[in-house]
Parts: sequence; structure tokens; C-alpha cells
Amino acid sequence: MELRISRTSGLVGTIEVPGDKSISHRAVMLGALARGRTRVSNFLRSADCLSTAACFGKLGVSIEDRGSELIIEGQGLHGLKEPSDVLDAGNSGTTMRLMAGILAGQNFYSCMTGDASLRSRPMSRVTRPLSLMGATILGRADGALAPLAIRGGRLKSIIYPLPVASAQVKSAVLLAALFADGPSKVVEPKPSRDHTERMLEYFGASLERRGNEITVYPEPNLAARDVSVPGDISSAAFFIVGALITPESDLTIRNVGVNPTRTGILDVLRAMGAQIDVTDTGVMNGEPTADLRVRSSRLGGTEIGGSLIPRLIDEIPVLAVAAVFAEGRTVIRDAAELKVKESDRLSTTAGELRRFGASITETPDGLIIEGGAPLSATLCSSHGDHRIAMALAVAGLASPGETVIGGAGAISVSFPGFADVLNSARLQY
Ligand code: SPQ
Repeated sequence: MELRISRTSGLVGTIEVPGDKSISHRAVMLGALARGRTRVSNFLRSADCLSTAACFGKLGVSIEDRGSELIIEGQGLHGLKEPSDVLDAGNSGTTMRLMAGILAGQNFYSCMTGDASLRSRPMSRVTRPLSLMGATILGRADGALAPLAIRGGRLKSIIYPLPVASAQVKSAVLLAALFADGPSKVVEPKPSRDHTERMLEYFGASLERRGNEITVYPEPNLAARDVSVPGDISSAAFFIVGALITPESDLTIRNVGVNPTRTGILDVLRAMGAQIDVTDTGVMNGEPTADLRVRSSRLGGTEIGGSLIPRLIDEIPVLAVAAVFAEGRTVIRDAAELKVKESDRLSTTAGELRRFGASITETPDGLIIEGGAPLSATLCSSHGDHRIAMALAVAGLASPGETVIGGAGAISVSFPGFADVLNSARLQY
């Protein structure tokens, strides 16, 4: 599928973006493990989150989509059933890695696979700690690659210093810790998104957070709770950058999740000179929310690295687009994790933005972008990666001519309806 984007003079009006992907996954997982009925409103019906729901369906959990909400009949921590078939995580790293943590604690056999991209992404980062906790996990390349076969059961508690700043690895261990024989502790090198911790607390788990250490106590009484999912800041990011780099924009994005572990993009764009106002702040099931008003801005280059990286890891492709339209040099470092996402995002971002005429160099752990080069629309490819497809669409909004993005079907992984929301906000050039 192709997406065609022509230049626009601005993004205006008020829009909403769909529910947060990370929170939607976790709502299904904790809803399934709690006792009783959990209702999830504004659930993200994207391919990734639907993969999580389908996996829990195969584990014997009734999940009904009533349109306005998803109804999950929680089975309790020990109520999942051995699946009679392979669990398919599709394109979703979150589904596979977090579910591995849950399945490690189940007294049955299960097998998980995914699409070609997911089967090439590193899994030893979760199979290693879960094996240390006592689960038997086999996978290709000595447990490094899916399909994964998991024989779970009662686990041993663990103290685990994370070798990478990854919310998925952290969450896999925290979820497995629910089934351990004592309290388990995870130590983070840098803070990553903390939706699992917030949702565990919201569902009544016993969890302590001290600095970069998180301790989970086993066998909590998880009680079903209603969850209202805020808009996804990672989806809003495309509209934020689109509005900043087009000349007549004044766009408000309502009800966006602004958990501080996810708002690195706002900090960086403001440092680049972006006019972004945060208003109408609130809290939904332990997650902060706000409306964001974004106006066209003259951007300058910046440096991005260190502990900012986990706070904006999924926004780097679209931040690179902002940098291409900024004056001066932007340097992104400490971002080697991007090489193991749905595509090698350092290489796909650099390669595809060069097609527009951007001056961008890939380094072993980042990108160097010389902003301000004249760009023109081009034929480009998503490489099967939803975030690359949408970042290229944003570049197309500010490039003369018509940009054609191949493989744009990937967008449905996180943002079905992206093109419709874009069309509702764009001015004709
Ligand atoms: O689920 P998946 O495929 O890994 O999704 C991505 C994305 O761009 O949507 C990464 F490719 O987001 C991850 C994110 O990069 C979602 C996530 C989470 O929900 O816990 C955490 C981050 O990954 P990681 O590996 O840094 O823990």
C-alpha cells in the first residue's frame, strides 16, 4: 500500500490521536491476570494491541470488543489455560517480551512467534533473566530469537540489574516476579517508560520504587479496574513535528499521555525553539494527561543523548525530520537500540531522508544531521516499519512535490486512521 503526501501550508484545528499503545497492551495483560471484569476505554485497536488481545483469547481469557470499550473477564493470576496453538505476536515486540514474562510463571507449555521482523529482534534480553528465575525457554540461536517455547511454573525471585535501558525487559521481569517465591528487584541503568509499574500499582500489586530500583512482591490480589487509555504521545509526535515545520500551523492535540518517562520529545523540541503549550492537565488511572497546542516555529539544531534517549526512543525518526528542517547541526548519540526495532531505524531514517535531499550521516549509535538543506518530495519506503512510514509522511508535508511512501500499510501497527486524522488537520498549499 502507498501513501501519497503533498506539501501543506499548515496543520490547524483540534485533533485527537488514538489510545497509547504501551498502555493498551498492559491494560489487556493486567486485566487478564486480575480477578473480575476490566473495562478498557479508548483502547488502541491497532495490529499490535489486537495481537496481544488475540494471544490472551488463546489463553482462555474472554475479551469482548463492544466498540466504546473492551471488556476483559480476568481469570486471576493462575487462571490462564494452556493454549492449543502457537501464540502469534505479529509485529509487536511488546506483546512477545511482556507475555514471555507472564508465560514464564504459568504451569504449562506455550510457544510464541511473530512476523519476520519480530523473529529477527533480540529475545535473549528477556529469555536470560526469565531462565535465571527458573523458567525453561527455548528459542532459535540458543534462545536469542523467536519462535520461543516456554515451560513455565513457580519462579525463583531475582535481583536483576538491566543490561539495557528497556521498558520491555524491565516489564517482563516485573510481570514474572508476580509468580516468584519472594520479592524481586530490577535495577535500571536509566529510567525507561514506567507504565507497567503504574498499572501494577493501579491494579493493587505491591510494588516499591526507590531511585532506579523497583521491587515487586509476589502473589498480589490483582483486582479488576476500569482503565481509560490516554492518547499516545508517540502518535501525537508526528503531528507535533508536522505542525512545527509547516508555516501556518496552529494545532491542538487533546488528551495526550504526558507521563514524564515519555515526554523527552517535548523537552528536545522546546530546546530547538518549538512553541508547544501544555494545558488542561489531568490524571487517568495513574497516568498524567494534557492538551498540547503547537504552533509553527523556527527550529535550531540540538544534541540528544544520555538519559534522554529512553524518554524519546520511538520519536527519533520524526525528531530527525524536525532536525532536517532546523537551522544548524543536530547530533543524536547513545541510540544504538534503534538498530533492533521493527527496522534498523538509524539506517532506515538516514537512508530514506537522504532521498529527500537531507544531509544526514549514520554513526554507530546515532545520527548527525545538517539542517536546512533544500528538500524535495520523493519516492520512499517504510521498510515495513510504522514509525518510519509516518516520519516520512511528515517530511512530505514540508517538501515541494508529491511524496509517495511505499509499504504504508505498516502504519496500522500503531496508528490506524493516521491519514484521515492528517487530512482533517491539513491546509491546502
Ligand atoms: O512493541 P514494539 O514493536 O517493540 O514497539 C516499539 C514502537 O516503536 O512502537 C519499538 F519498536 O515501541 C517500544 C519501545 O521502543 C514499546 C515499549 C513498551 O511498550 O514497553 C518499549 C520500548 O521498547 P524497549 O525495547 O526500549 O523496551
